[in-house]
Amino acid sequence: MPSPKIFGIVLAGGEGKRLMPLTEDRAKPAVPFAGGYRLIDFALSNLINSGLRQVVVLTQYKSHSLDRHISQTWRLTGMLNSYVASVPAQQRLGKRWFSGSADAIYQSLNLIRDEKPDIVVVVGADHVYRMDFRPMIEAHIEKSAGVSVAGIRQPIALADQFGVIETDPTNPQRIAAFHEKPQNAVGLADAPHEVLASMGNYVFDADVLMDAVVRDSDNAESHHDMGGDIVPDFVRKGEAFVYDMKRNVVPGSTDRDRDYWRDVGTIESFFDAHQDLISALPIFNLYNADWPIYSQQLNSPPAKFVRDADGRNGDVIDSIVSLGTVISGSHIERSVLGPWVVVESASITDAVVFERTTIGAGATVRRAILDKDVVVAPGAQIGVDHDADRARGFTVTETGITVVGKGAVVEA
Ligand code: ADQ
Repeated sequence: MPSPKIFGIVLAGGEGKRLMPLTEDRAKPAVPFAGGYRLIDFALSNLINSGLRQVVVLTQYKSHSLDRHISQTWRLTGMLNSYVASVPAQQRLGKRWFSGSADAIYQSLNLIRDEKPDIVVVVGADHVYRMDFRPMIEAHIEKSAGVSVAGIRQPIALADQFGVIETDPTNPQRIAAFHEKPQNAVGLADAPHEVLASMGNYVFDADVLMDAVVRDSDNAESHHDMGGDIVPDFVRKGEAFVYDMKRNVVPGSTDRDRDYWRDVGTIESFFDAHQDLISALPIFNLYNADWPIYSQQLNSPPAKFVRDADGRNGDVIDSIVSLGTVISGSHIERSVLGPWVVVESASITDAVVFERTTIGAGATVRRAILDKDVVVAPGAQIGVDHDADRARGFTVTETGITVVGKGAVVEA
């Protein structure tokens, strides 16, 4: 049998309200991550490493920086009919935006019809993980599933953020029930503190997907959501199967990061995901060359570490420092610095700093996220006094992470 033709759809049109102010003027999938990456690079790298060569990214909300990143970074040059294309909402079917993720696919059916694939892989755009989609596609074909949903065990405390999968005890790969973001989830029989969560990644036969979103578009009761409407519909018909991530072993992965998957939809999870990167034995290993995560190749000089103006040494430990960054003196610990950051004799601990931010002499930054182009004046403090942070208009989360928005000037 010839190998099936596979088409990839990345859903990238969500608003990302819970990541404010980082999504103030960029779509969630375009939020910088781990220095030089954008969140969408993880989903796209997984699809490309799995052999997909025709991928569309459906965007609508504040999509300018996302569109620019995709067109600059994701050029599959030299391969016939190979592309990663960002497709903004085009109002082809009337004067309305995408009302949900299923409507985004419905409004983009022309893209599937043009390519005539056998299989469509639909994925979200804002998770940090490695996944090989090939075995999931094989399992989907073998089962003749209506939809295959990728599932992973997550703490029950997070159940209200996910679609929760209950499997059929007599056929554990068949989904018996699916609850989108339940308030009172029931734990797994063998692990009461865990649920099997949908990763928001799906495999469909192309004709089945097209038929499902067309029918959904006619349903006045539907919210036109993949997790809330389309998947439950297949579950009711007994045609939904789960693909358990436990079975997915990506080349070069270690025991530590084999099951790694993080939804970075909140400031807390975004911050924690950075902490997962930085120790000597990282929980998520960016340095796996067998399954690379691709991003923009910055034409930038290397990072540089020098003594400060008074000739004092600095120390940088358990941290990631990106290209173009210059650090004079300074104590930097458990932090991730993006490209072209300048730090002068400052103290930075547990921080995530986006590109081109400057931090002046004697400044202190603790447990904070600084968006790009922030200017921290000499002697200024961030994350030291939360009331003072709030008074200056910064966001402070429940767990005490201070977030400073793009371009802010932080006075001493
Ligand atoms: P959520 O992530 O909360 O849950 P949603 O907000 O629909 O669901 O986002 C899913 C993906 O679709 C994101 O990448 C988002 O950017 C995109 N998206 C949302 N609305 C869109 C629109 N109108 N147009 C285009 N793209 C849009 C989903 C599933 C859960 C699952 C979690 C896993 O619904 O079942 O557990 O993902 O994180």
